[in-house]
Amino acid sequence: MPPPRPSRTVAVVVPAKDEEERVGETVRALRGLEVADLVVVVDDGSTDATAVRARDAGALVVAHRRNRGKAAAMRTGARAVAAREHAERRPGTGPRPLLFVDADLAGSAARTEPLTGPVLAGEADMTIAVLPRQATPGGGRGLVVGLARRGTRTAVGWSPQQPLSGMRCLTRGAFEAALPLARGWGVETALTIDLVRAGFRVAEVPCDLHHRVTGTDWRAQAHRAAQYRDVALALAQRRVRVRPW
Ligand SMILES: Nc1nc2c(ncn2[C@@H]2O[C@H](COP(=O)(O)OP(=O)(O)O)[C@@H](O)[C@H]2O)c(=O)[nH]1
Ligand SMILES: [Mg+2]
Repeated sequence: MPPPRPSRTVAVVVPAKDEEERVGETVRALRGLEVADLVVVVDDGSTDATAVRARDAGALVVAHRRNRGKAAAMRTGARAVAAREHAERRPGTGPRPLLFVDADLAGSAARTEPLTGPVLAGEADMTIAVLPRQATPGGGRGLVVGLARRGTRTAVGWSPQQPLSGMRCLTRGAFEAALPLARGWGVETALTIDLVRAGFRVAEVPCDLHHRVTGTDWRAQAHRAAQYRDVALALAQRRVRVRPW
């Protein structure tokens, strides 16, 4: 049998927790992408109407009964894509690359397409979106970003501009090679380190995306603290030693 042709489309995976206000718009924008023919929303134990909004907007929704974190949601989404492909039987066509998109992008999710080009063309194994400066900068993020950036540089000798960016497109081969994923919010930093270390080609791509800016209230600070903890853990598990600030 001849080897399968590379896929010409991608499958989108959207991890979402309590995103009822934005997920519908995000899904509609993604469904408008010519290059995407499947949009999966992973509802990670939301307590609001995230699942209903996502389904109404045309996504395939898979749900965790309880909150399991972003990395687990990404894994579940990838499994759902594989199950769908198995049912579709796409003769002669290889598995779709995965495009991960955060649920809070709303309409700007329509501009994630630049991430897919280099992957579909076989020029990169993973692309990472570089976002423009956001309307109102969130509090405390710099500390986590700095840790992730220093950790990545120490590990692989390359400093990503936005190491925590969740908008990424990767081949299924790259995704499988990165399993098991680092838990929770360490997933992006670990993906980059593990893939570069394994010889995959990773590239940053500017994208005009806008997400909800996390502020400085207690909820936002708790989010930053959890992010910091998960990134630090992912680095420690990879034997990457960096100063903490
Ligand atoms: N699976 C999962 N996704 C989450 C969780 N919390 C937030 N998200 C999603 O992860 C993405 C990024 O979260 P966000 O709060 O925007 O983080 P920020 O961009 O770092 O400020 C969004 O799509 C959220 O819906 C969670 O507990 N589990
Ligand atoms: Mg966000």
